[in-house]
Amino acid sequence: MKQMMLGNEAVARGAFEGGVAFGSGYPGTPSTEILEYLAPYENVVVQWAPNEKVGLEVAMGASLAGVRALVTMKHVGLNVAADPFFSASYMGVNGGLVVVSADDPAMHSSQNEQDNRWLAKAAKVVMVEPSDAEEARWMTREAFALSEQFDTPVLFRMTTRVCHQTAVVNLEDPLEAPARGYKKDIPKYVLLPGHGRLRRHEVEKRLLAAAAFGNESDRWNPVFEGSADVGIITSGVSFSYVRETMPEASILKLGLTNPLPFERIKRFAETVKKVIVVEELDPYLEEQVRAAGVDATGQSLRPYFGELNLPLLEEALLGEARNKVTVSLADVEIPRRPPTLCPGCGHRPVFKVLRDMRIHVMGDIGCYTLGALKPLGAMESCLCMGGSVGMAEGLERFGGPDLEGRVVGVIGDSTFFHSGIAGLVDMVMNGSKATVLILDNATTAMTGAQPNPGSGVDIRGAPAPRLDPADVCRGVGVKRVVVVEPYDMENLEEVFAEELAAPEVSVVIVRAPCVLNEGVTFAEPVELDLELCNQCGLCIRVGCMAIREKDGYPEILADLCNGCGVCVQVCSEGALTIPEKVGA
Ligand SMILES: Cc1ncc(C[n+]2csc(CCOP(=O)(O)OP(=O)(O)O)c2C)c(N)n1
Repeated sequence: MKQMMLGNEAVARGAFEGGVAFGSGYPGTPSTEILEYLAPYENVVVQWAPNEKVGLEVAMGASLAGVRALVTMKHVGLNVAADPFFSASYMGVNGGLVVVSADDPAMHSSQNEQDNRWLAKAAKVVMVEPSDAEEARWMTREAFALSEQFDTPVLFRMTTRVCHQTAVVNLEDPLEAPARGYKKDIPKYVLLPGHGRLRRHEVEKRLLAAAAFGNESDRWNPVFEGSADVGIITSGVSFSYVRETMPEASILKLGLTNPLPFERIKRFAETVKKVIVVEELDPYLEEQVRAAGVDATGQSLRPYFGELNLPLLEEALLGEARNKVTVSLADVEIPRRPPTLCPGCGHRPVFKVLRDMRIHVMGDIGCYTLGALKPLGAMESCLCMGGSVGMAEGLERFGGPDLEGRVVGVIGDSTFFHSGIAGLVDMVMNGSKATVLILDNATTAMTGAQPNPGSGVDIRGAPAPRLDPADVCRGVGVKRVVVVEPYDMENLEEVFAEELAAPEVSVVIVRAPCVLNEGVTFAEPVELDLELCNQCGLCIRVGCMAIREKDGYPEILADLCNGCGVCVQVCSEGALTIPEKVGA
């Protein structure tokens, strides 16, 4: 049977067909939908983890128990999971373990563009790279067996265009994958140095065995015979661009990209006059192919960062772009629409107050990162998930008198549970005086409202234990924990001022449900009396897309405004009024 599927959906299907018993991970674009599509399958335990490291650790436990396990994350998530990932390579597996890393060339929704193929090489694990949705399915289905065959976690490396393409996928019946049972094996599973040294040899043996397999596998590393003039070595989504750009060329398409099948590569190179390596991001394949003695070009022909696409490759290989990326609305002037917080979002009043108080904000990753953009402009750093807490501690400690009592770390609830807690422990144990604001909307809004430990529901929407961030803060030793709602800005300012002045670490939990949650309503749209307006523009400066400026006056866009009342509070003239608050 055939079905149209999103690449991520196809991974979930492949995992189901491959007999997966457990799926875990942490949301992150472009990987998020994989677990969401896996959750409805019966007989699979699927759960979100508080972060990628824990997701991988639970999956390792499941693998040792003898069942097949899948872990999903975005590329930077593998940095968080790198500690267990690198050592899991030595430990090996029992039930097959597949770790999906969804990389994001061009940084559509990421803070960096790292190419995680290097991490597979550095960790010495087998890596699989699908080039389309159908391959995402069958390669996931087969990857568990590869993992068991070579006693290795398999890094399943996707990219945005493979994750988010929709294409025809062939459905197969699920494989029989009986649980293998747990077997105590101390020398394999306890990575003491002495055991680790022994496992080190197994790791090298695995790489040799996997390379030998890759050298002979027509299925994983197929050759498409064509003209002997040019031979292209490629993998992942780049393969699709190559097929369209140079259908006549000979192609070696690598589905297994660590370890590389050098014998196969050399055999292929001997059949063609010229070898070109076509890949996205770093010259990962090219460097290794050349180091193996094959005369090849590649990166010099293409941009060294960002996504590859058809016109770029045509320019690189044919000297001209035949398929121009055309925008048919080219003549229409389209207003720029930078990302912005939703009307009524509880994050907005927090940043409005922090901006006006001239507080230095060490920020974090989530919807609230938009607090850095104009007109709020109230966030001064964003490094990595959880980074706000430690950075606030460091900035406050070394910022001198000017910054004393003027530094906060701002973090969302999902991010706090992910990796903010350890930063807070650091503050407590080292006597920091900085303040942390946890913006608690009880969801992981940025990636599409996945539940987190504070949500009280699981991935299927069933009730689950709910952790209150306030209890966690008290539990790690924070004495000053205040919970406020954000929409009363006078109160917010008072609370912030008091906590910032406190001579010890303090946490303010600003709590309001995400406005995109079902059932969150405030009031009728705000009403504007132009007679009373003095054109001061303060309401525009709260940065809500439900108010725009027209002929020097504000204009309320009633279909966007949900009556949260933030703009009403900044108007000194009473020109803005809220009909009636119906509760949030
Ligand atoms: C290591 C890592 N994992 C995942 C992500 C993807 N991601 C970005 S922000 C975010 C969480 C946002 O949730 P929260 O902190 O609650 O803030 P909200 O968006 O709800 O305001 C996630 C999962 C990431 N950027 N880095």
